[in-house]
Amino acid sequence: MKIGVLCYLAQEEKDEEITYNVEELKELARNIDIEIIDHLLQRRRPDPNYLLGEGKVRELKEKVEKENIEAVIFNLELSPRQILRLEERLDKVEIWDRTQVILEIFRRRAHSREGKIQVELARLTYLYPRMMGLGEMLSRLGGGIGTRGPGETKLEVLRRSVRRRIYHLRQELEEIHRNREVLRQRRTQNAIPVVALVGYTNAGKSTLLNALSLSENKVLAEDRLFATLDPVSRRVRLPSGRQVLLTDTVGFIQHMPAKLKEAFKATLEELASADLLLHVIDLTSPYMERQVAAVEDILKELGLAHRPLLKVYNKVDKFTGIPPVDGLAISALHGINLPILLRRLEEELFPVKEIALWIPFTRLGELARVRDRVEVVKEKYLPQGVEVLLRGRPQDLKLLEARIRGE
Ligand SMILES: Nc1nc2c(ncn2[C@@H]2O[C@H](COP(=O)(O)OP(=O)(O)OP(=O)(O)O)[C@@H](O)[C@H]2O)c(=O)[nH]1
Ligand SMILES: [Mg+2]
Repeated sequence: MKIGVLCYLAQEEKDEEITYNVEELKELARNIDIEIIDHLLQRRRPDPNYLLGEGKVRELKEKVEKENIEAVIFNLELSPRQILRLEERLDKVEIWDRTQVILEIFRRRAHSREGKIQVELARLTYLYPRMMGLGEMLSRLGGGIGTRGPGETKLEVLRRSVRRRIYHLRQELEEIHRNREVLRQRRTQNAIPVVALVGYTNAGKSTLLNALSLSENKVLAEDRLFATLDPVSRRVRLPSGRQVLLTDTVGFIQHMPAKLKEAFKATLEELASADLLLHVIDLTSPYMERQVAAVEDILKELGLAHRPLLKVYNKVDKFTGIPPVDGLAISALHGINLPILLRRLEEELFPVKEIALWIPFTRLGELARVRDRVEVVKEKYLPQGVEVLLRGRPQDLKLLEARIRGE
């Protein structure tokens, strides 16, 4: 672990919000092995040179020297000029901003081809405009006004190669998504309902996926931010025996860096094809409401605000108060209330409609075809066929009726 200091520039936010942001930034830093031991708070307007005012820069420098600080992290995005200036003043200290920290966490967590491309794309698109700024500055330092500095031509070459790489990555990503779209369409034809887990990072989405899944092939769930980057799906069996597909994707965070959102857009947009969203909330977080609001904001941005959604308040095993009543309190880790959750999922996905139907033996195969979706409540064998009482989604029952009539 490196030792770090946090520089927080408050703009309009209230004290409570600052406390949360500072705590969260410390946690983010820990995820890239920087232990924040102290923080500076500045409430004035950001300074163009250092972001911090001169007084704070001096205070920071003193602290850095006295306490052997190895890294300084800013809550706001730094311009290249600010980074250079700060590096000059605080030599041998790593300078980070929040966006870079999050990008670095993502870089460390990316495993799949797609994840890696998305992260690299986010990093390069974040870097690219910054390189422009850098070029301008180098030429100003190197060559006087109006002339080309020595730094600039090299930078132009570098910039061009970054541009090419960005183009290439975008192409590759599109290809991956085209393939996935094909798979998704095939799945839609099979009509297995899809439930998508959404929620703040570290809320327990992957733990819930593991707890509910039929598969022994467990996904990674651990106490760190953005443990999951790659979307995964697992089959889950509902109480009636019907199956659904449960999907887990990247967790959300407030003030998600814009470039990262852009790079993960396609992954996030897949949430739109889910039949139901399952919003997993960490009941034990002192900042639960803020986290819920952040998730709801992102869902709104993605145009998913009005999709069917079920809230679950997770980690109830560690909670002593009274959980909110607009969702189900569960513990993914200890299996508390999971049978109830499965029943709720069933009710949501398969609003119960019952119909009585007479099926000739010759058409019984049609019933078998929808057995994973339609439940047989009662059956009575007659000489020519079976009289059944069926329960299922209205659309599945209608389809079955039509098929039995031979349509
Ligand atoms: N006490 C308790 N801990 C839980 C529960 N569910 C999950 N956790 C813990 O919370 C931490 C995060 O769990 P994950 O399942 O990785 O969370 P996630 O939402 O998938 O997080 P990201 O992938 O980072 O977005 C892990 O240390 C889990 O063991 C629970 O019901 N009770
Ligand atoms: Mg996860």
